[in-house]
Amino acid sequence: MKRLILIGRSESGKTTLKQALSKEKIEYYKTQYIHYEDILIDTPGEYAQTHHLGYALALYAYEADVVGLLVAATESYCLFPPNITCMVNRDVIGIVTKINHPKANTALAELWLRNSGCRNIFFVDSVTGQGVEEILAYLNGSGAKNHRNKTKTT
Ligand SMILES: Nc1nc2c(ncn2[C@@H]2O[C@H](COP(=O)(O)OP(=O)(O)O)[C@@H](O)[C@H]2O)c(=O)[nH]1
Ligand SMILES: [Mg+2]
Repeated sequence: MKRLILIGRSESGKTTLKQALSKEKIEYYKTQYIHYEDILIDTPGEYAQTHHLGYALALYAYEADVVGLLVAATESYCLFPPNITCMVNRDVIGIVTKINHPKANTALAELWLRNSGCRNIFFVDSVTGQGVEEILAYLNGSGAKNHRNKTKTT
């Protein structure tokens, strides 16, 4: 199984997704440091939000097979600049979380992730588990039928 690193703003849902992917109980805790596990690397949002801590994420990305960029469907701006995926020689997937939130705008989150260079985008509600199996299938290399994969055509 491929190892996935989860990167995104604080509250974007990295730890909850980690718990859902690992079939752990969903419970909130503040991520204070990088949690390096067999299949998953969970990172604090502050690392993505603070310029000089971002270098740690760049290094940890090379410990993973797949880089997951998370954007919650409720977010009001995107942290990731255009075409950031070319910064690593790893597969980079986009993950939209909180898709069932009343204020969710999944289309906008998807657009931001596509602008960042993600071609494979997954849509999850980590609390209900919706969409989680598709990511597991992708990490298992058995393909993912339900995520959207399209090349941006301008
Ligand atoms: N409904 C719903 N809530 C979520 C989802 N992902 C995260 N949350 C909630 O958002 C809050 C922050 O999630 P957390 O995983 O700690 O974010 P992190 O800072 O990126 O690790 C928690 O209260 C989670 O229960 C999701 O996909 N659906
Ligand atoms: Mg966390």
